[in-house]
Amino acid sequence: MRLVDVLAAVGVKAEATDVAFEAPDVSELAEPPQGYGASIPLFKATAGEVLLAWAMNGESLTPAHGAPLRVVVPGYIGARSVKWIERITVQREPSTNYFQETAYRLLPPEGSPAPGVGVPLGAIAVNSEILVPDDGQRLPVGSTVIAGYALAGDDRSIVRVDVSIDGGRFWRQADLAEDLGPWAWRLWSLEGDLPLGNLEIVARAWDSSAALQPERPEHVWNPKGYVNNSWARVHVTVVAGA
Ligand SMILES: Nc1nc2c(c(=O)[nH]1)N[C@H]1C(S)=C(S)[C@@H](COP(=O)(O)O)O[C@H]1N2
Ligand SMILES: [Mo]
Repeated sequence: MRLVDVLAAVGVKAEATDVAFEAPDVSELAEPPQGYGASIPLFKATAGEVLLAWAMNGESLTPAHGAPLRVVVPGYIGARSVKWIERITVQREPSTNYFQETAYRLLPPEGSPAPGVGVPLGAIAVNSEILVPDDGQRLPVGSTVIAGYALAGDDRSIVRVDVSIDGGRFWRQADLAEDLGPWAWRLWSLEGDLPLGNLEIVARAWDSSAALQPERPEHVWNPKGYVNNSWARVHVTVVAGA
């Protein structure tokens, strides 16, 4: 069921800005201990793609995935897709739950978690991963398929993926598989011609806002290690024969 339909049925006042969700699983990380909760901006909550789900792929949701009822917020970090929900509140500020106000925030390098410090995480940043070959794999010299996925957050899509087999000096554009929608993985692949030696295979993706993944994790370092969407890298050893 779409969250927007539920909100429309109850009516949302003009001053509302956020929609908060509360769950009964209590976390000791919060002081005092508190049930899990989160919120999303009203514009996202009413965008149509946000679901209240009790089934998945035609089967009832399992308790581990949030039965009897959970939120699904496509394009946002998993933490906003609250499971086992007991209450939905339309309100004038973001949730003050520990997991919205203190955790799941992007801190400056010198910051430490405290209420309201840093940027609350919502929409996912563009990212990609190399699925084939595996990191550490030994491969025969010559032609090999390099493949993976890329994901753009929120309502953006993947528009380009580059692949390098020499650590990022020379790049070729990968072939993009069908676009299955803004919240789905975009699969990509490229046939590479591997020379002998130890190679670093690198992939980097662009989204439809022309944002490119950052080159290295140290460029995005933060105390909690969030949003490390730096270029995907695998190291392979290419040998003569099979
Ligand atoms: N009630 C509740 N909902 C929750 C959480 C939680 O601890 N409690 N974890 C969140 C986080 S961080 C993620 S990544 C997703 C994971 O959902 P999944 O178990 O269906 O993969 O649930 C989210 N919803
Ligand atoms: Mo998570």
